[in-house]
Amino acid sequence: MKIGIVCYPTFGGSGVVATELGKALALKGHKVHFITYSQPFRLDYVSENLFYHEVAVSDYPLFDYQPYELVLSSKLVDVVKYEELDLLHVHYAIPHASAAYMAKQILASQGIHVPFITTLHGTDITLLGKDPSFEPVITFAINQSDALTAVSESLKQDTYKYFNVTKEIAVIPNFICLNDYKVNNTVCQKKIYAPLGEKLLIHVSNFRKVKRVDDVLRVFDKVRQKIPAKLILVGDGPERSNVEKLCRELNTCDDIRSLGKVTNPEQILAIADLFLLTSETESFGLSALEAMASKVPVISTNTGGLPEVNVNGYSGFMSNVGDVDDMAKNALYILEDSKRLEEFKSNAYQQAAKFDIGKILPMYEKLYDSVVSGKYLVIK
Ligand code: GMT
Repeated sequence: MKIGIVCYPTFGGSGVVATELGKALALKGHKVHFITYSQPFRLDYVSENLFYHEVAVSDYPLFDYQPYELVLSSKLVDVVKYEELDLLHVHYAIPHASAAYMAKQILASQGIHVPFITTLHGTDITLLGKDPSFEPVITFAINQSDALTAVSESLKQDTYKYFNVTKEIAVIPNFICLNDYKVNNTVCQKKIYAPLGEKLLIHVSNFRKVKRVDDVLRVFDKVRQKIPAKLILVGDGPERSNVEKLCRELNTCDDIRSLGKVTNPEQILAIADLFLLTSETESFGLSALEAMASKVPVISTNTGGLPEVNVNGYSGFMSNVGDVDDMAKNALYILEDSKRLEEFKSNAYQQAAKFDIGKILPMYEKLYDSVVSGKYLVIK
């Protein structure tokens, strides 16, 4: 099959999922065309089945805001037509679903039929999409999609709650490629960050308000008061300077290392003992799954789709949003007993294995087949 994938190429779970999906489809012999405004950062290998088309938005002085969505629609028309794509799969509704709809209509006027699938990832629904400045367009574009998927049951329910959606939403969970997480040489690397054998906690995110990174610092501070521990922060975003301020206030800076954006998080996750994810809302929590695939148990909030990923008391623990005392208590429970830590590590890995690409890819392929053959049942 010839598939066009649209996603955000920058750091972020939706772009990671879209890129890894495209790579896996290419390995299975499908021709995969990425249509994005820059090369997706995980699109890091060459394959005869992988193609990249840049959406280049030129800077015209009349525009205070460049019309990216129109340029994307035009590019989709061009690529579908000349590469004879069977299907478009857009990740993150804003503005990809409406751009795909526009392209589909233009192509239809030229006698070309191309269906499009929209995968909802989280903030396109729970934060941005329901905002009145987006809602009417998003509702329309979602309903016009030939098929809809959500990355968790929780996101599916949120979509029905916030939007007047008339279509069935298929839940296809996010995934990891378990083979990518078999990293060696961890003992040596761990000494760099925990020279005295301290326990190593880690947080990976885009440092937006919704991640409540302040809570990560507060949980770490409580843990550090009881046992020798270090914290690694991976990622970057608008809250980064506030986080630095708080670490000075808490006097924890000496025990915290900020690594910024990291392309291959599995290298650093491999040396960690515990992952912290304190988000206000999280429709799936791909970073938690990546940690678990690295045998790192997860202390998280119990919001959104996280209970579908992290199993309380097995792969880690979950607490209410903002309950840093409970999170610190659970972190210590895991870290203070080395036998228990090993058990949680092994459980985390077993839980992650349920989301291996080998299990999830066939779900997407089945959906593609049914949409392309026109047999997909769309009405709720
Ligand atoms: O957190 C964001 O706003 C980024 C967004 C993205 O584009 O990566 O994350 C969402 O999609 C991820 C991939 O499906 C999910 O794992 C995240 O849980 C989801 N973020 C939120 O719901 C806050």
